[in-house]
Amino acid sequence: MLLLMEAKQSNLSVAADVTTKKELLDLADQVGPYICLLKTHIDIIVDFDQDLIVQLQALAKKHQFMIFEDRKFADIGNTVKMQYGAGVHRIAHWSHFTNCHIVPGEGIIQGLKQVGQPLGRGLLLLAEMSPADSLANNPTYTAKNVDLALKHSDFVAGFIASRRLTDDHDFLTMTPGVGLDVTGDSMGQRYRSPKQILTENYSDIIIVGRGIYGTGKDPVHEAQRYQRAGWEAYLARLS
Ligand code: 5FU
Repeated sequence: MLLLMEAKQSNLSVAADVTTKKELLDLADQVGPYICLLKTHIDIIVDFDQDLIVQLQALAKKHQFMIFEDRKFADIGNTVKMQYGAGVHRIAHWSHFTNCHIVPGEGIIQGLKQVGQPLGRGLLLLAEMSPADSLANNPTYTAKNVDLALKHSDFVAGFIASRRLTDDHDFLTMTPGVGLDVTGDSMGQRYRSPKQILTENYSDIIIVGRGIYGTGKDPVHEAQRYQRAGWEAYLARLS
């Protein structure tokens, strides 16, 4: 991921929250040159089929981006193993990254690891969430995520968090809730700027959804704008 970010000068991930196969493929093709990571919610696609995965993988190769299925697993180890590796979506077979809550305890990581590690996948722990009132934004809970990440650093690749949480290992920090124009939505989402997230809080990757393809927006223009803003803020942090 770090090599890809450097090569493309991008630490932008687009949250592709669209509901049809065509919309997802069109968006991935449009923003592909400007992103390092495409984030999906594959269960919102109404006409999902395996051909979507084949075409998504072809676009990932064409534009050189990785894929992150934002599945937010939250069950016991034995159940998430099946949800991750099997079912309709077979997430482990195509998604480089996925994520989970640690609410069920360490077993969720153990279960996902059994499936994902042999495939070379990486897990992100949801150590914080973007809405201000999220129960995940509790210092004890967030610290427990860091402890478990360190214990399973052979599979945990990083965190979803608003800021860098530890220097003890080379984890990636990915941050959703990013906006250059607005500060939130009507359901608790909070937006901060790339500068706040990357330069001031030492995150690595910004995750942007509606800021790029919301009503009246040109996704290519906005992806270029967020790529620039993200990369400048990242370089400012490194210097
Ligand atoms: F873990 C999280 C979180 O804390 N906040 C989020 O917003 C994930 N997200 C995802 O990022 C959410 O599910 C959307 O897919 C995306 C943000 O989209 P937006 O349109 O930029 O608000």
